[in-house]
Amino acid sequence: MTENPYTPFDPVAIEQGLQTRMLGRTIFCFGSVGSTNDRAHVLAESGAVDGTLILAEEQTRGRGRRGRDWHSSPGRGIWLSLILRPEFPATQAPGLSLVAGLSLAETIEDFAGISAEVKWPNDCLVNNKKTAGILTELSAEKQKINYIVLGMGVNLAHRNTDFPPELRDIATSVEVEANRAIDRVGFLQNLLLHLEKNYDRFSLEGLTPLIEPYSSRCNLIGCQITTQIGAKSITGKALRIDDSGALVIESNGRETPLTAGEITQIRK
Ligand code: BT5
Repeated sequence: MTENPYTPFDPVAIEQGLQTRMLGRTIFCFGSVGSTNDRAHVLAESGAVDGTLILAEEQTRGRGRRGRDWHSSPGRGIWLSLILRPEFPATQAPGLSLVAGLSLAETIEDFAGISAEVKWPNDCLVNNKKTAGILTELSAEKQKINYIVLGMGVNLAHRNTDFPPELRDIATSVEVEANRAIDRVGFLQNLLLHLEKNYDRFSLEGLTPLIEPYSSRCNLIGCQITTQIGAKSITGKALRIDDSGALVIESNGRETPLTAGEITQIRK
């Protein structure tokens, strides 16, 4: 691990210059936590308001999907969770991962000036390496959403050697790719603004207006991909993202919409 004399997050500094209406208007900053998503669930259950932001310098048990770990070293990244209390039904919630992925890519482009890609459904890549990940968790009864915890992890100021050896070939950070220092607070403020704009549109109109900007950054479109559906493995050509956020693939002359899953192999 390289030395890292970072400036800790300060809620007052974040609020200054924050241009959002709702996201991040209430902020909790922690030093070290297990997982910001776990903290967010506790706060949401005790009534935290819509848009509450939970940030940590370090996570000791940062979570990915399906029980996987998320490496979250101190002061290098942006490890955040947002509590959302939307009006839309629970069936619309899966689209939020795409909204978050698009917002991350737009922020990397806008704030760091480098191009970014989304890997359906929930990764953000730069130069084919993972720069950010998204973990959306839902509390709902029938179709009524109580709250959503939207977790996002951004590798911002890591050098390659700050990642554990097993991640060095597949992970990267915004600073490595931009080849310059990036202001963490400025990046966070920009991310919240992009996210709020896209989230407001998504809440009113669904995914339809966001499909084009998402698809134009999606590294899978036009590729041969392999995915698992239950015990079955399917290989096909990724054609498009449909209005529900599903990845439509063509396999043996038939179109199949994938609603979730892991894309294991990609060939151009
Ligand atoms: C994700 O899972 O990509 C979701 C990551 C969400 C992290 C945020 S941080 C704030 C909030 N609080 C949490 O506890 N979580 C959220 P998945 O698609 O399952 O990817 C996990 C895989 O990515 C791991 O198995 C590793 O291979 C790889 N990985 C782990 N840490 C990484 C990192 N920092 N950068 C790039 N890749 C990483």
